[in-house]
This record gives sequence, structure tokens and C-alpha cells, in this order.
Amino acid sequence: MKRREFLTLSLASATLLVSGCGDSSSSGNSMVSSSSSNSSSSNNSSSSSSPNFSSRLAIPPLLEGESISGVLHFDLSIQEGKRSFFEGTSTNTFGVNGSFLGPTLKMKNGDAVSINYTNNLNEPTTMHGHGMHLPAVMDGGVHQVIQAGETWSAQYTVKQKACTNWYHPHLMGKTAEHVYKGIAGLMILEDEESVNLDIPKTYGVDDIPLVLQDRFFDADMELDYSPNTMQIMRGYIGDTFLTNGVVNAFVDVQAKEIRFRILNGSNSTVYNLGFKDGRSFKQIATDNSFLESPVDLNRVTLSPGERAEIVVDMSNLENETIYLKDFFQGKDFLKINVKALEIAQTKTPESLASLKKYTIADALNSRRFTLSGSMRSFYINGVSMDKSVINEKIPVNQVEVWEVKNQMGVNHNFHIHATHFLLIERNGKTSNVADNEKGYKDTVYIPPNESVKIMVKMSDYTDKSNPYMYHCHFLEHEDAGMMGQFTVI
Ligand SMILES: [Cu+2]
Repeated sequence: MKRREFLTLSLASATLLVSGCGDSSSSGNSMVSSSSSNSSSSNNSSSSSSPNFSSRLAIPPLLEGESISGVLHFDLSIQEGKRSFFEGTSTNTFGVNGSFLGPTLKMKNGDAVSINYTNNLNEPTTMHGHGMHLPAVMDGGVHQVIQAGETWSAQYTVKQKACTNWYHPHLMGKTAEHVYKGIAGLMILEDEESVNLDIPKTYGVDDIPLVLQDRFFDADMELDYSPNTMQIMRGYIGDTFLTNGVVNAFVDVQAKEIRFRILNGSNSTVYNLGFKDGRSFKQIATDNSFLESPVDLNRVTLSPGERAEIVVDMSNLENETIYLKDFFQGKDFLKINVKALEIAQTKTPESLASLKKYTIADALNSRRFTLSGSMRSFYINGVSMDKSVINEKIPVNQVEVWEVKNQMGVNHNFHIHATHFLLIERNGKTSNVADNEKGYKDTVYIPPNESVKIMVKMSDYTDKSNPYMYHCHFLEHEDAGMMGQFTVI
């Protein structure tokens, strides 16, 4: 059964389509943990009949690099694989050092790194360090193509604050498909401030990475990447939710503060995340930094490519179960079982980081970007991405104000490579910027017909000939041309 006809977010139609593929029980393989699937839960999207979350959450392996002559080397293989997302089925996938998604790379401010990507696919790809501040030739954008069989090394020194970044393909016109098939992984950056904070930081125990995605599977249980025009416009929103590549996942945590490093790794779905019981949590970090202080929330909205780190206090929840839910689609991502405390409690402090903040008065220049398009063509400032055109030349070390307007009736966002920015206005007002958006960011959500103003500064890495990209991170829009290039001069 192909799902080309699936046009809307309608729960009713989603349920119909899911039930059409049979009683698929969930037994997604985990990357490091074995799954325990002894039930036959239905992959049902209806929130009223919750599926049985019986597959253990996979925690991506943590790579800390091998130090060779003072440089941390990470060796990564981009490869084809097979993954059982549902019991008794096999799906052809792409992955990094595995069959779906890839390991988490850990590094800290000041580290010299060499991330060596070997392309073992039968087709070219690239690998972009999303959120990484690095030279243009190490960016892994559309120009750093890795041919089949070749190895490409991203070599640079980490020069930025603690945050959660990620790597993913960025091949012109093929980014969406490559990510959809499973190529992506997290990068955890620490700095002098972060290592001294009394926050949860035991990877996989109280510091838990969550890559949130959604997918369609076809009748053969292959990943169905076939968006129609409407889905390209409005989002290719799959009916099956994946958490670290696992369908209907559960995780056991201890009765203490738990930190989730959440990436919206979807192609084009906006998630409105919170806990099913409405409990509050603290957001502690945005895309590229900690917030100065934790922000109390019940929900956090993430558009594709954005990250949020949150801390949930589960000290009083021993033997209880809560669910992480996407309230926009009305589906649960993760069942969380709270067990007895075995490690030291933490107490997330009120002061997390000091951020250098710019104001309008610091800006020496401004630029405007409009996001527009129709059908299968998308534009920034009226033109589609052309690899041979440098759209903007940005002077180094100059603070600028960029205004980005979404002129369409569909969702977009705006991502800038190699830098982080501060969001200062939504729809012309500083008061529209929420407290949890006040850390450094590299991707900002822009709802239909809305606008944002951001403060941008390219602090180094001048290069007159090699550009970086800015683009909408809804991958179908990016692949359809909603991207441009800039050099730092
Ligand atoms: Cu877009």
C-alpha cells in the first residue's frame, strides 16, 4: 500500500492507513540495548488507544574520539543496513556505524578534532556539522561532496559553548531522502561552564539523548519517501513516530532530575512537546547554548533541526510512568518508567551560563530575507538555490540584524550555518520572544506569514571563495530550492 494519497494531518485518516498495514507489533532494534517485545501492540496513532510501549529505547553509542598527536579522531562509516522496526519485518536503511542513525560524538571547547566520514553507500552524499562553528571548507554543505567509497575529514578546533549539535547529509536535492533513510547523529559539546554545573550529565542514565522523527512505511515495510506536492508544501509528516529510531519506545530512569537532549530530527514536522499529564519541566538549553537560567514550561515547540535540553524532576515519581508526547500530532514518543534512585541526586542551579548578548544598537548592517514559493519551487528573496551564486557577502566580526519573513501560509524555519544567533523580535516585537528562546540558536521557527529578527555575527573564518548556506530546515523545502549561500569576508 503506497501512501501517496495521505494529504493531511487528520488523525482519522492516519489511523485508517495504519490499521491497513496490519497489526504491526513493535520491536525496533536498539543500538545498544536489546528490545523486550512480548506483546502485540498495535502501531495505532489514536491517543485514546495507546500502544504498548515495549521496545527499549536505543541509546546511541557515545564516541569520545581517539587522541592521535593531540587531535581527536572519530571514524564514521556511512552505510546501508537493515533494521527491524516492527516484529518480523526488515527494512532497508542508511546509518552511520550501524543500520539507522549514528553514534553520539562527544567533544569539548578547545578540542582539535578530525571527523572522518567514509561513504560506503553506492551514491554520493555529504556530512554537515549542524550548529558547528567551523571553516566553510569543513562545513560539509553542498560543496563538500563525498563520493561513494571516499573518506572526507572535517578537521577543526571546537570554539563554542556547550550545546547539543548534530550531523546529517546536505547533498543538493538529496538531503531529505538521505536523512529519511536514517543518516543523522548527535554531537555533544561541553565547555568549562557545563562540566561544573550540578546538572544531570551521565550519558544514557540521567542525560538522555532523544532524536525525534516520524516516518511512513510502505506495504513492504520499506521507508516510503514519496512526498506529493501537498506534502512538500505542508510537511511530510509520517504516521509512525520514532525515538532514537525505535517505534513505541520505553526508557527506565531513576527517581531524580532527568535531562533530555531533544533533537527534532524530522524532515518537516513541527513538534509541540510535553508530558501527557501536563507536568512542568525546565528548559536549560537551546540549539547552541545553555539558557542563562532554566525556564519553566509545560510545552516546548521544536521545528525541524532545532534542539532543546530539558530537565524533569522525577524525584517523587518512583514506580510511576509518564509519557513524552507531541501535542500537535497527538501521539506519544516515549514511555518513561521511573525506578529507584541509584546515583547521586543533582540540583540544577538557577544560573547556568553567561551569554554575551547584542542589541540593535550594536548592529552595523541589516539584511532582509523573504521565504516564498509555490507548488514544488521555493525561494529566498525570490530566487532558488544555485550552487554557483554567492547570494550574500558578510563582513567578519560585524553584528548585523537579519529580518526573515515567511510570506507563505505554511510553516518554515531559518537555519544559518557556522554561527549562532540571538532571536530579538517576533512579528516586530521584542516581547513576542519567549524566555526559552533567549539562548544562542542556529535555527528559528517561523509560523505562516510571520517574521523574525535575529542578531548575527560571523566571528571568524573568512574565505572569499567557499560559501556557507542559510536555508529553511524543512528538508523538502530546502531540497526544492529554499536555500542560499554566503561568504564571510
Ligand atoms: Cu520551509
